[in-house]
Amino acid sequence: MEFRSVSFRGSYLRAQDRPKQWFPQIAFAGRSNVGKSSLLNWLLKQSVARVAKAPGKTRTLNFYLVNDNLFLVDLPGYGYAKVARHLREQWGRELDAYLAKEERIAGVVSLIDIRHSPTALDLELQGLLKELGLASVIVLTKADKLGRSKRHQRQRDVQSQLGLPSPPIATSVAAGEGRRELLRAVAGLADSWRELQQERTHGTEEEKREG
Ligand SMILES: Nc1nc2c(ncn2[C@@H]2O[C@H](COP(=O)(O)OP(=O)(O)OP(=O)(O)O)[C@@H](O)[C@H]2O)c(=O)[nH]1
Ligand SMILES: [Mg+2]
Repeated sequence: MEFRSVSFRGSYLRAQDRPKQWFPQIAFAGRSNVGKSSLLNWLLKQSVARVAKAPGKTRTLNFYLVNDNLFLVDLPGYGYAKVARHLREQWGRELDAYLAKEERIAGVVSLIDIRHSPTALDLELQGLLKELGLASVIVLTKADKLGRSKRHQRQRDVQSQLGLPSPPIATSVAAGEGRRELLRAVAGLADSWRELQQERTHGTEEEKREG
C-alpha cells in the first residue's frame, strides 16, 4: 500500500461532527510526546499533522483521509501531567467514548517510546482495546535513540510484557526505519475490517432470503 492522496478532514471531538463516510478508521494512540503526529506525517510523507515543540499539543481527534477510502486518526496524547486535571479527565472520557462507540475503527496503532517500559496508562489502553475487541498494533517509536542490540532487546521485552505473538514494530522517523512494516500492518487492519463488513452485509442478505 502507498498513499496516493492525503487530505486533512478536520478536528473533532463529538461523534456527530465526524466524517460520515463508511470508511475504516485507524487510530494512532499513545502518551503525549511519544511521536504520534511525527509518525503520521512520516507515514503519509507530508507534514499534515502538527508536531509539538511542547507536549500536549494534539487535543482533538484529527482525521486524515487517504486514498479516498481510509481515515487515519491522530488521537490526543494521554498522561501529560501539566494539563489541568479536569481537562485530562475530559479527554480520557472522549477517547474512551470514541474507542467504545465508533464502529468504523479498524484498529489502533499504539505507540510506546522504545526507551521506556509500557506505563500504567499504556497497559490500561491495551486492556481497554482487548475488552472492546479492537485490533492493536504496537509500535516502538524513536528507535534511533538506541543502538541495534539494545533495540532488539527492547522489542523482546515489550513482546513478553504485553504477551504479543510477535515482536512489536520499531520505527524511527529520524532515521527512516520501519515504515514498510508499519504500512503493511495498517493495510492489514483496513483489509480485515473491510472483509468483516462484507461478511456482515452478505450475512444479512442471506438471512433476509432465508426469511
Ligand atoms: N529522535 C526522534 N525523535 C522523534 C521521533 N519521532 C518524534 N520525535 C520527536 O518527539 C517529539 C514529540 O513528537 P510529536 O509527534 O509531537 O508527539 P505526539 O505523540 O504527537 O505528542 P502529543 O500531540 O503531545 O500527544 C518531537 O520533538 C519530535 O520531533 C523519532 O523517530 N526519533
Ligand atoms: Mg500530536
